[in-house]
Amino acid sequence: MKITGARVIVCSPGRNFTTLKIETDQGIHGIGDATLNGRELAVVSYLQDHVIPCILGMDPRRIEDIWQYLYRGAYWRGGPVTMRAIAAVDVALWDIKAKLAGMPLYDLLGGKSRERVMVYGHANGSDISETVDAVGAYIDMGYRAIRAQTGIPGVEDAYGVGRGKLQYEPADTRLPSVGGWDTRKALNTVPRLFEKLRDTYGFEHHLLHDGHHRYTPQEAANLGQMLEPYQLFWLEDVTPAENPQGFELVRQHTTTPLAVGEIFNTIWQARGLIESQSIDFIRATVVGAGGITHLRRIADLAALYQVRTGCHGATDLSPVTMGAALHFDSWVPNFGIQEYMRHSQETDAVFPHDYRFEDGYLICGNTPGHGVDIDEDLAAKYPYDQKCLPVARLDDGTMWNW
Ligand code: CS2
Ligand code: MG
Repeated sequence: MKITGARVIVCSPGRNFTTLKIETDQGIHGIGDATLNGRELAVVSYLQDHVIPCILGMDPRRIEDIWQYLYRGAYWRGGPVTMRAIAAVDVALWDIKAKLAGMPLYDLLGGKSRERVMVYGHANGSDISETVDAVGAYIDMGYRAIRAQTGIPGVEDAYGVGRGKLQYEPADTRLPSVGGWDTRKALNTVPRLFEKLRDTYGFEHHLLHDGHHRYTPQEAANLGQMLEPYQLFWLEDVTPAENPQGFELVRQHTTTPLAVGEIFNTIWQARGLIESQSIDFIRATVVGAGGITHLRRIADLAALYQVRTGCHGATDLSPVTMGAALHFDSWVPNFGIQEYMRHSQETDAVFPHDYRFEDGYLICGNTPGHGVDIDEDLAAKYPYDQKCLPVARLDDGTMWNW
């Protein structure tokens, strides 16, 4: 069996997506997501100029060997561009192999460990009372787990607050817009949000919060302590992970569960955090961390330390990643939760898929492969539309982590 063709499809049905389609001499094709929000064209070039010429003619069933070829063979290992390109090839090849076997991907991975996958949605508002209402709307939709973010008085465009209360889409300007940040003000606001949420809705639902890399380890520990009475499911990216010892410090001071890893590309970035038992959930996902082949290695390492998965699932990860992630989540023994920001109707139409939302869970379909395809004619109607993620500055102009 041979790979006879591979092409990159870029489309923007409301936001940009980069998709790789691999064709074979047996008439079976596979689809992989390569979207890197705000840096899409770098991955397009990496695939078109450097990856596709190498894989033409290879046997698509040799997924492991092709993964190693692209990872070791690049010499320049890791990084978001390389690893997204490898992920796109890997997911497309698993799609092909599962179609060839006539199995849904979860069966090829070892079979289902659960019937349905618990997801969390994103509630946000410009102030605490708007966020409380948005959480109520998610509860009404049947969600069992909800991430809550609020605007912070005195902070312009705080992270996670969107134009609509049920969605937020940060990459919406051609060049980066400038948001603000003030840690003191955030530390005064975020615990009050969760106090209000528990007073209003009780303790039945799982609540999550994303610190989006903004706090120092000491500030993060302080936030974790203040949130303890509200029993969060997790506190995410509370401090930057470049320094894993920062998480050890946070861990020593709070029992609030910690999640990290949506920007990780390899097991090497996750290893120290997992082995030191500084985290509870690993957020790496198929598109970010080298596809199914590499993500399952991360999950297996995490399982040794009772760390559970919590795959990134913002709207900049296409339905192809969501489909593949749901097969992974249905199989992986140490599953925790799956992030689920709903895609727009336009996006859903471009990427026909067989997963569905029911009662706070996503249920993955059972068509052979990962169950997601691309309608290329429809995709062609939505040309690339350059958009950047914002940046953040403190009040005095200092650049901060967005
Ligand atoms: C966020 C992401 O979903 C999350 O937890 O941190 O929305 C992140 O900001 C985007 O994926 C960036 O592209
Ligand atoms: Mg996040």
